[in-house]
Amino acid sequence: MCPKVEQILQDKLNGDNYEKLMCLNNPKLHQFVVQAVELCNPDSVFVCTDSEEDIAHIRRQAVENNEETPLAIDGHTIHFDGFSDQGRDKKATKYLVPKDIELGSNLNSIDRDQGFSEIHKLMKGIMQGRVMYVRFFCLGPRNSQFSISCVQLTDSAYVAHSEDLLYRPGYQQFKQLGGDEGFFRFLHSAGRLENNVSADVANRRMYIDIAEDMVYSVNTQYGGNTIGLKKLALRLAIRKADREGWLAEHMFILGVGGPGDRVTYFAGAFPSACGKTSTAMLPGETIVGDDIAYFRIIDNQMRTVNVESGIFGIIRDVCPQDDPLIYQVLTSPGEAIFSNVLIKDGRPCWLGMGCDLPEEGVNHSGKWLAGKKDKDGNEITASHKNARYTIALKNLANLDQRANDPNGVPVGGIIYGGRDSDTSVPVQQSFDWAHGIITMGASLESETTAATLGAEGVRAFNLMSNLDFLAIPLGRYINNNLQFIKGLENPPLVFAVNYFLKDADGEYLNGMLDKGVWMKWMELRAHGDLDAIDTPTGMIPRYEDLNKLFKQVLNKPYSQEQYVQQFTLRVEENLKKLARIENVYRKDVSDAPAILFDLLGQQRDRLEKLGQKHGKYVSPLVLQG
Ligand code: OXD
Ligand code: MN
Repeated sequence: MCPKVEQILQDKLNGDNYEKLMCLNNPKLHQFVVQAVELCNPDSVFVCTDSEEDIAHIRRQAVENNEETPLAIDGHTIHFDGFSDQGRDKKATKYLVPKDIELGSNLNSIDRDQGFSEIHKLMKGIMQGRVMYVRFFCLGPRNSQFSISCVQLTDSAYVAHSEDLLYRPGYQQFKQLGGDEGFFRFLHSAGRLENNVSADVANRRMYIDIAEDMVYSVNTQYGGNTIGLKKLALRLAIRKADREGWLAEHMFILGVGGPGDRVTYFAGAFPSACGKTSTAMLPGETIVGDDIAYFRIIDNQMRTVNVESGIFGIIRDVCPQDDPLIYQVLTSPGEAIFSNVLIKDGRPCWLGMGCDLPEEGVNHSGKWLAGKKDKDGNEITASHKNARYTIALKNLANLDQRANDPNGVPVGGIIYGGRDSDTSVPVQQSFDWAHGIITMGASLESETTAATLGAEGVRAFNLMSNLDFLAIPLGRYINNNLQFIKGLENPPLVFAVNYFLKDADGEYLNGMLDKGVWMKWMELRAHGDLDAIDTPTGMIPRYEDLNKLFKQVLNKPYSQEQYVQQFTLRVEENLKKLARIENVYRKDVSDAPAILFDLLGQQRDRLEKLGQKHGKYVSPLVLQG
């Protein structure tokens, strides 16, 4: 190591921190730390190993720095993000793109040199007076072909603490890496703070350097913008997967029990705040993961792992009736970080928690009284609609036994779902893999939610619910998905679900727990145990099967009238959706594969033919024949 580098490290890494870093014999890692120190100028650097002592230090620091405050229940803390720092900022998240790379106009990017100079200006000396925390993690199970080593540098103990709950420890793995350079790097600073929140959010930036597998995040605290290993790493992983021939997806993984001891695994892609976590936490089933999955073909099987080991979940409408398992965890002792909920007498309160909310307390706006308005005159809700909780999966009784299997779990089915009030039926199966990938995954639309900044409730195209995180051209990504199962004897089935279908009066047609029935139907379909009805958009359940399953799973009656209302094919709405999707691909996606237009065209023909014969709304009883 050159004397200057050595000197910088010795100056800033006091106590045993220097030793802890040097134990990892990796020049690229040392250089990363040195460059970050030179750029951000922290007062000192704390290197966190996998030891309980180091991790406890981070936890304490989060409280001492006033980033988190302990709550009444043992192990619970509250963290607030700034008033305008409550969701992923898509506009300020950009790829740094070298001149010779073309990502396509759908991806938000900036010339690499220009982006660098901007970020360097913003980060210059930004950690003065603070500690820089160095943390090591592993994406995916350790010691596995899925594993990706990561190092996070941050001046936020809250970010470092959150990652501890959300990811598998990686210091030991870094030891095994030796001088290997294949790891992801993340550098974050919350920037100047006022009342403990990022003050310069107007200069919030999340820049992803695709050439170097590295991410910069600055002037923000909200987890979706700062926890490097979450969606920022997903973007890097999508590029790595593209290079190496596997898939990185925005998907939960759930084990669903079938007859006897059978467990079938499903992976599902829904946009943020569309029921992904509550599906992964379905009572009676087992969770592997709730947000990000990697897929590989191993021994002629499609297999998947949870990239994470915790949940950064939305805490809205989480109540004992609809989400009993999550509710139980959030109201019992154990490590949990709440963010942007209302706090009253040391207790977290959130929208839709199943009881009356207090009229006052403290929330992301400071002291809060019911009726409080923001500067534009809009009412400030008691807790933010995108308020969150962060917990480790290991504390859950419903954690699947194979959640950390280095070879992952076999995939029985893939599910796509969105927030769709008027078009798709609650559950259907595609005719085959390509039909599912194109008409369900690549045609996914969803109404926008509070998980991202901007207007809510606007219907938006969201390719496989991964659009926000794509880091390669869209057509190329679709092709990778189409090709992925090539040669497999038994590729997984593909399904689409819609939990948000409404009637003409705007009332939801399904209860929150009905998804448990759809899951059991899919499980039985994955083993060929049930027949289904062919429709122009896919295969739907028969009434008699659902009637039995509603009784068995929810002990609820299910009338034929409900079935007809929910599964009536909305021909015109489906045709309109096809037209919208086709338009997106013709107008905005220059590398869309030809098969996409073929399959959309065939679906349109089938719908038109059916419409001519039976009208705009076709009952499933008519389709059953
Ligand atoms: C998330 C998101 O937090 O997708 O999972 O926004
Ligand atoms: Mn997500």
